[in-house]
Amino acid sequence: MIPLRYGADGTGRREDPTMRAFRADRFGQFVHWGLYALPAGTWKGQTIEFAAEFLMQSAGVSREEWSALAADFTLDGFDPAAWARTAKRMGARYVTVTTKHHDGFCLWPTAHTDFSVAATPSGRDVLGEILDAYRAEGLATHLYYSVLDWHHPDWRCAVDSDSDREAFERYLRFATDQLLELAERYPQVRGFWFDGTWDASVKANGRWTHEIERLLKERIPGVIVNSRLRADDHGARHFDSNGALMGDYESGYERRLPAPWDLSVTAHDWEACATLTQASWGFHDSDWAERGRKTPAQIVEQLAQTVSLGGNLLLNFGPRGDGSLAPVEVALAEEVGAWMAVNGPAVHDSGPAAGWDYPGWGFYTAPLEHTAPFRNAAPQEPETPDEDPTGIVHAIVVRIPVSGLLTLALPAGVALRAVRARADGTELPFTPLDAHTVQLAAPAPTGMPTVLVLETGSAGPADGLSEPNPDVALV
Ligand code: LM5
Repeated sequence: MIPLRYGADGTGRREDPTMRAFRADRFGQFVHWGLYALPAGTWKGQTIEFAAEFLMQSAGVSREEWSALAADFTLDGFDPAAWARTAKRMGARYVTVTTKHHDGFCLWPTAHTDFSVAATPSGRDVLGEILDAYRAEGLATHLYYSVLDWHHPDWRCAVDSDSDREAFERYLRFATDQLLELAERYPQVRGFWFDGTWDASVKANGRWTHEIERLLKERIPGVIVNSRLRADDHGARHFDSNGALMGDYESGYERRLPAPWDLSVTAHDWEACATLTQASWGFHDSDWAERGRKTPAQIVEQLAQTVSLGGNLLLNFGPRGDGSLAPVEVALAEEVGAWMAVNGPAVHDSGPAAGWDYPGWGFYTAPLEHTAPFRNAAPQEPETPDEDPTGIVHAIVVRIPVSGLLTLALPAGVALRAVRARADGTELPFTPLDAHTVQLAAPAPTGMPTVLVLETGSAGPADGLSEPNPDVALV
């Protein structure tokens, strides 16, 4: 063990009610909204096939020119109640909203820079209105904050001189002031989501990242902070130099997921974030963005894969410059929501199905009280050895084999009592192949993943075939 001053706090997985609620929520909506939604990927007639929120950088726009966009931030179609309704109907249980992205523009009237909604025609507290709208729908709220800042004169990517050091010290003071201001103005938030922390300047300031987490938790008891904020004494990020997770959950999976069989990630809490288009978080008004748009089935598959591995999925929406959602994003949310209305129990309050190996054709999830992490949590009823581990497991079928048959490998000691379609309760007959394996006819393709409810019990002498698989016995 390397002694660290700014490493993980050493307490391991959080099991307090706030963290348990966040874990059980599983599905959140990410919202990227800022000045970049106005040019929406095109600058002076040139469409740049790169994330819209990077346009200031990718099109080489000066601070002055970019700041002038504030005059057009007029909220003509701004309808946070509609955003919140869309998220709720989709099945999201929380929202994470950009307060300040890399361009430095602040969605709340901050006292610490002029570059905010206060300098736009409405002057309204846009962030506050968004948070209130989501809370009115019963969603928990989290704040995204990019430490990186292309607007602030004191931001540095690296600190190579005394003057850089002085400037960056001032910058960190500014960021601290803003974060404490956010905590004071919006104390109902459940979490902070940090971004833009990968530059050498931040990695050399692990002490600051440690202090920010401490300060936010002091101001808002129980608040949840992502690992992306943190660097340790040696610049190690997310996981400290001893391999322990910093922050409350791992947040490194961006536009990618762990492999479906990678159970190593179930050791800690994590959240992946995903875009609706291939690569833009801010609204990108282009054929390029549309060509890369994901389908509802792809989104649901990512959600199922995430939950089967014990993670949360934060699915991004990029409202347009006028503050309205693009109809194509509302339609996507509606289709995902229609699936969630039927199959939500396979996602919400669910996690990995302990002992059920990745089957290739989809994913297994199980209600959280049956998953491994909660077995370790104190206090629990002592388990009696002959207790029947009856429970349900959800099988989320995303790839139907050309054989039309699904093979299920049962964990040792588990027997299958019944298989039903989640949608209508129809029972699907199955055939035991041996004591651990059953086979059944795959459900008919619907264009969306099909969820099967597996009713399980303890395996006894009557379950499976008594004769061992001769291949296994011989080799
Ligand atoms: C690095 C290089 C090109 C595009 C994106 C990145 C890393 N990601 C980001 O800078 C921000 N994180 C996302 C959650 C989103 O906010 C993106 O802009």
